[in-house]
Amino acid sequence: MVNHFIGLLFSTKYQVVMFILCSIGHAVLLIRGRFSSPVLDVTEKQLIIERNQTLQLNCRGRWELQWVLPSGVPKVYHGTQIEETRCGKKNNQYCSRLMLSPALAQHTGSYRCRYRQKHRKQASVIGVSDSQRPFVKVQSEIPDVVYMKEGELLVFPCRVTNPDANVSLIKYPFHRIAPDYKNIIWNSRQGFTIRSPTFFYIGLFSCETIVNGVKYSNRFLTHRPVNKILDVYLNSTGLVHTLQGQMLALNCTVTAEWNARVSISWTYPQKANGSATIIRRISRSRTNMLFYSVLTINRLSKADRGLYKCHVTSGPSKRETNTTVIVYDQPFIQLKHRDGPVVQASAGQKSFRLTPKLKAFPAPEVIWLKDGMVAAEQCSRYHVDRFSLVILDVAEEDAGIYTILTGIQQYGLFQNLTLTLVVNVKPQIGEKTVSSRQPGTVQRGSRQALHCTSHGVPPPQIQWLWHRCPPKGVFVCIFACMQELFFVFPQTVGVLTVGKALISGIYRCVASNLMGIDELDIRFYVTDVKGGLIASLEEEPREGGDLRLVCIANRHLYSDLSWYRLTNQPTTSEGASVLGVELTEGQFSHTLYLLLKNVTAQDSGTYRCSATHLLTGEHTHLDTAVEITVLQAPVLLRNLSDHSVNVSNSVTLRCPARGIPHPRITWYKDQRKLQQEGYKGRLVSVSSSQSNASSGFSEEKEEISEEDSGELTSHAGCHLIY
Ligand SMILES: *[C@@H]1O[C@H](CO)[C@@H](O)[C@H](O)[C@H]1NC(C)=O
Ligand SMILES: *[C@@H]1O[C@H](CO)[C@@H](O)[C@H](O)[C@H]1NC(C)=O
Ligand SMILES: *[C@@H]1O[C@H](CO)[C@@H](O)[C@H](O)[C@H]1NC(C)=O
Ligand SMILES: *[C@@H]1O[C@H](CO)[C@@H](O)[C@H](O)[C@H]1NC(C)=O
Ligand SMILES: *[C@@H]1O[C@H](CO)[C@@H](O)[C@H](O)[C@H]1NC(C)=O
Ligand SMILES: *[C@@H]1O[C@H](CO)[C@@H](O)[C@H](O)[C@H]1NC(C)=O
Ligand SMILES: *[C@@H]1O[C@H](CO)[C@@H](O)[C@H](O)[C@H]1NC(C)=O
Ligand SMILES: *[C@@H]1O[C@H](CO)[C@@H](O)[C@H](O)[C@H]1NC(C)=O
Ligand SMILES: *[C@@H]1O[C@H](CO)[C@@H](O)[C@H](O)[C@H]1NC(C)=O
Ligand SMILES: *[C@@H]1O[C@H](CO)[C@@H](O)[C@H](O)[C@H]1NC(C)=O
Ligand SMILES: CC(=O)N[C@H]1CO[C@H](CO)[C@@H](O)[C@@H]1O
Repeated sequence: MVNHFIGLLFSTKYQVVMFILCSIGHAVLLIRGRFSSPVLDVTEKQLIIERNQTLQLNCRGRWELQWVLPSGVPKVYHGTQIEETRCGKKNNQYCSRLMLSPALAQHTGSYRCRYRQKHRKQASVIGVSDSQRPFVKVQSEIPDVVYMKEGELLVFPCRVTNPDANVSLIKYPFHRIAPDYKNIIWNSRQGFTIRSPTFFYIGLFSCETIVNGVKYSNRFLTHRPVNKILDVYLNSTGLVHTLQGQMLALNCTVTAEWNARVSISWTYPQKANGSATIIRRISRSRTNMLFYSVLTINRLSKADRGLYKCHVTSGPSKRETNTTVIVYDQPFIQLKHRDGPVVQASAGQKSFRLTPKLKAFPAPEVIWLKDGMVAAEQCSRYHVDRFSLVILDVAEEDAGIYTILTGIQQYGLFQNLTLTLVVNVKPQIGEKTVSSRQPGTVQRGSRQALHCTSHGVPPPQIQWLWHRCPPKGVFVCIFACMQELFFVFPQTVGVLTVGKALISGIYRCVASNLMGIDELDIRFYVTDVKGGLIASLEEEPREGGDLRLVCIANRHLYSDLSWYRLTNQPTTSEGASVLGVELTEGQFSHTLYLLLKNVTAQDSGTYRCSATHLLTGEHTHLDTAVEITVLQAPVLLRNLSDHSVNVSNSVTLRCPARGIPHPRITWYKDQRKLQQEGYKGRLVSVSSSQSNASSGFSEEKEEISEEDSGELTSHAGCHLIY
């Protein structure tokens, strides 16, 4: 049979409680092997005696014996007496008698008798009781601290001298906790044991008992030790740059759970010399504990460069943080180009950073200039980020000369660096935005200059490509079938001169640089008719004659030529009937003739030549007004009258007439047709004015004879024919 019990040791000075758990073989009931364990003369597990009485225990065994007394019995106590004798039939046994007088309450505990050589063979008994002192331990004013650890039992060690004492556990102030023998167990030799303590068990507790109407109590304060390090922070992690002779101060701040205790230590290069002084501080916030450890080195030397570590421990928890300290001999600025003095950016880039290589200590002041002026003041897209100049939404105008001025005023150190920013721009052909997208027609045989103005950085190369329009079918030029014919111009402005426009096609201007390309297609339609489409009447039609209308259209621009006559109702004009026509194809243009024979006045009206524009798909038309002239017989508007003329004078005879077409007037003298210049060489002119359909005859003579006189007066007349 194995008996478990708990011995308690108190150390009020350190407020530390230790629990010792022992296993004891109970000798009395164990018969296996005589005196295999020493035997006590008491058979009860507990021995109860009154205060001031004498405790007497006898032990017998095979070998030399030794007593182990409760801790409450001082090592040197005048009341303790041990008598050792040889006993047994043949005096071959060892007997030992322990006497304790007077027995006091604090002597309560386990009394063990064991073999001197074989410690494990022992016998024990619990002794001592005191009705005046129900609790084994007499408490001072200060409650005892009981530590509560996760996963461990919580014991309130209010052992009692009388095992039958009625003891209650009370949580301050009034909460009485009754043992349930599941989680809360009462044992007079151990006190109250809580199997699984919760947060409820944190606080002030007391064990209470009433003896003869007097209340006795043992008070305990539970404490849950914490080791949680929440954060370790060194105020300068990373690199600490500093100068020789300056002071270094590093502040290691530890945040830990409330009630935690931490220890902070440092390792650093000159630790052996003890060159640093370390100051510690603790402060408490509402929720946390803050521990500071500040390491200070007053005058840094080169030897102090290196790794500084702050080590933090709290119970089993460990954390550390470090920083590297660089000690410079003297202040300096090193400023160099990162990628040479010329840097390139692209227009449209979201951002671009000008970053020269800058090493300096202490941190210098930095000013960026653009073309000699403070950059940040010039444009809101420029801003200085640490030492770099950041340009947002890079544009062409950002190109220029940038200068970084760095300086450490305090030490009179200054360095400048200049770099050139080139902003590359994709080529853009200006004519694309300016010129109308209408295809241009060029007069056949003319001299044409095609312009292509391209802007870009670096200056773009211009290439001209040309493709002839196919003679038939789809007139829109397709580049896939292009015969490449190109001329390279190294300038930004490309001018391609076509000496004599003879072939329709498309000229493509390609501007390219390393940023990309831009293209412009210039349609080049050679035409022999102005504007590419004309309609006209070949001659004035008159009744009974022919009406010839002609419509000429550029073969590459127009198709579906047709002639029709517009009726008077404009609404039906679209549906007007298409007239009989004749199409001839030329090198540049197609011609559509409309021929109407033996026209009458009814054929007058508007004739429309319509065509479809091949590129735009739009229908276009030209109208020609036709007025058929109606014939009219000639009429003399005035009869000739007699004229008297003096010899040698001139005379003008008039014969106004009307008719359609204009009448032809013939002069006769005395039945004889007058030739234009046949009147004895003296006729000067016969004129005819169409506007008012009259004809005049003027005769001028140096000298008019008498013969002339009579004849002209009496026989002159005019005759009209068509
Ligand atoms: C115990 O003995 C001490 C002196 O030895 C005496 O002062 C005390 O009153 C006694 N107590 C009892 C309860 O007898
Ligand atoms: C403890 O209480 C029980 C009943 O409540 C009683 O019988 C017993 O005598 C009490 N013991 C002491 C030591 O007062
Ligand atoms: C250390 O740093 C903390 C903040 O992280 C600050 O509150 C504290 O005052 C510093 N200690 C010393 C000694 O400067
Ligand atoms: C770190 O803390 C110390 C003490 O508060 C201070 O003297 C030192 O300047 C701090 N260092 C940095 C880099 O903030
Ligand atoms: C630190 O100690 C080393 C040798 O142990 C010595 O050489 C060095 O000069 C010392 N440095 C200082 C600052 O005392
Ligand atoms: C210093 O701390 C960093 C993390 O803060 C860690 O990665 C590094 O290993 C540490 N260096 C040394 C030498 O302990
Ligand atoms: C740097 O530039 C400033 C202003 O342009 C000029 O005054 C100074 O002399 C320059 N310093 C050096 C070291 O070139
Ligand atoms: C001209 O004379 C003829 C015959 O004498 C006459 O019939 C006619 O009306 C005259 N015409 C005019 C316009 O006077
Ligand atoms: C003809 O001559 C005469 C005299 O010389 C003159 O009076 C007369 O007016 C002339 N007649 C004409 C028509 O000139
Ligand atoms: C018709 O002829 C007359 C005489 O020759 C002339 O005076 C007149 O101006 C002419 N009318 C027109 C419209 O030309
Ligand atoms: C030559 C010809 O066909 N002449 C004809 C012109 O038209 C008129 C009437 O519209 C006919 O009478 C003609 O015979």
